[in-house]
Amino acid sequence: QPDLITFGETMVIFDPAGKGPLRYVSQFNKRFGGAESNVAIGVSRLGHQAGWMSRVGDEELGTYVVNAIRGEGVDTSRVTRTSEAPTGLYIKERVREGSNQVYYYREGSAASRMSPEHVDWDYVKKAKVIHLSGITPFLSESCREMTLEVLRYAKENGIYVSFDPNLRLKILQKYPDHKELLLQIAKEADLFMPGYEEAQYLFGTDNPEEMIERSLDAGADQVVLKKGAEGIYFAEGDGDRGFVESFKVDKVVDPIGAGDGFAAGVLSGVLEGKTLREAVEQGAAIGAMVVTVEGDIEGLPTKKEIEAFKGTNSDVVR
Ligand code: KDG
Repeated sequence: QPDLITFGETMVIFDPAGKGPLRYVSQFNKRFGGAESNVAIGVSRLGHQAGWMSRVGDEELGTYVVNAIRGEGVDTSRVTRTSEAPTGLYIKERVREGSNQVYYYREGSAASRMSPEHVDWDYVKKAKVIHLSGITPFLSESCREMTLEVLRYAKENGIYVSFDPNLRLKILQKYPDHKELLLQIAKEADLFMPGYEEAQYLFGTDNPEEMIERSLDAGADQVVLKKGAEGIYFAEGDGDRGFVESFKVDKVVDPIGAGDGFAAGVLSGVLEGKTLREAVEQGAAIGAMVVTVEGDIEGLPTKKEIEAFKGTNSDVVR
């Protein structure tokens, strides 16, 4: 039985072998990624039981995604399959080093057909942490219903809820009420983890302190505000608050997935009973490690690898 459960869509990624506009790219690496399963994999790599609930198509790519995530030690026993819709895809465009564009092929996908009836509530009930993203509620009306029911169920059963808004403007724009909905989830969550630009968008201010206050006022108990390479602000309504500096990395190879790695570090810290500051420090190390490797999940570390990363500046670990 997983300690942490996430809900969301994982897509097959076609990742260009070279840089530049897609029209000139002829070779791709096949990978997979989804904010929620990335978090589950990160948590599992740190030695905890994690589960991912989703739907995939009843086709080869659905099998690929489920096998790959299961292979990373995540419980996929509650993933359902449908022959009525395909597994979602996205194609990356490596515009230049460290900067990517993403094109989605996910409209009407199998995961967008998730609804409350696909949730195994007894399974959810036994979790210690539920991690929600701001992507899932905007995949479809039934996904929105599912997210809100999971949130309500978790609150009723005293389960800790973490929420990363994961703003994906390409899918949000169809929903004129998206800000209200995101803020409503943030309000009910125990932990709200926006990025700086996301908080800018949601609260309309450039001031980190104000973003933190606005999040706490909105009702979140703990807030973690990620400001990329600079660092992370954190606050607990009636407890500690402060700032943790980001780790320096020589070269950002692929920034996608850093936020998910960060969340995995923080949530593992929560499962381990760490203070919020310690949890954020663990998240910061992981976020930095993920950006130095291609792919969403490839750079997610074990505990031992985090220690090695923190303890050495050398290129070779012996
Ligand atoms: O956080 C990484 C994800 O953004 C990516 O791999 C795919 O979940 C995804 C999304 O919806 O963009």
